[in-house]
Amino acid sequence: MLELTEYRLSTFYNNQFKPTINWLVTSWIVRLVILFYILIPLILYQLESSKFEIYITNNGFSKDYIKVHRGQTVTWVNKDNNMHWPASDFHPSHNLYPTRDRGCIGSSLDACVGLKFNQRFGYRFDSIGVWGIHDHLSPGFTMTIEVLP
Ligand SMILES: [Cu+2]
Repeated sequence: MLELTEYRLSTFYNNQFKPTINWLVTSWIVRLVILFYILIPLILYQLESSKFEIYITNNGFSKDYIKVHRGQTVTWVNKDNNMHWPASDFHPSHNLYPTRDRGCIGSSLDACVGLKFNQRFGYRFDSIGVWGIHDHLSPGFTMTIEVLP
């Protein structure tokens, strides 16, 4: 396919006009710039962000255990028609996670509300450690997040 395209292009070039070396070099540079500075970072960003997205369904959390680095954000998305409420262990105190600044029950790692379908809760992890999470509305649904330095 690529060869055919190249062949057609070269036939076109030979019959219609003769591109200068400068034009060819510039067009390849433009392609490489687009590839390295736009497409590759975009793909890496997509991979990186999807890694820290956790779905909640009627079977529980989509991941049991994930590792993140300090400062990274994990996002929970409710993909169920029933409401789900991700929060720090332990149920019902929610006080395992040490940050309390804007928490509603025991720590700041708490959605503080039942998430409706497609509603999201993002949380930036600044405390290193191993943190248990549960669904406050279905406490049998659990997962663990390990925060590395
Ligand atoms: Cu709870």
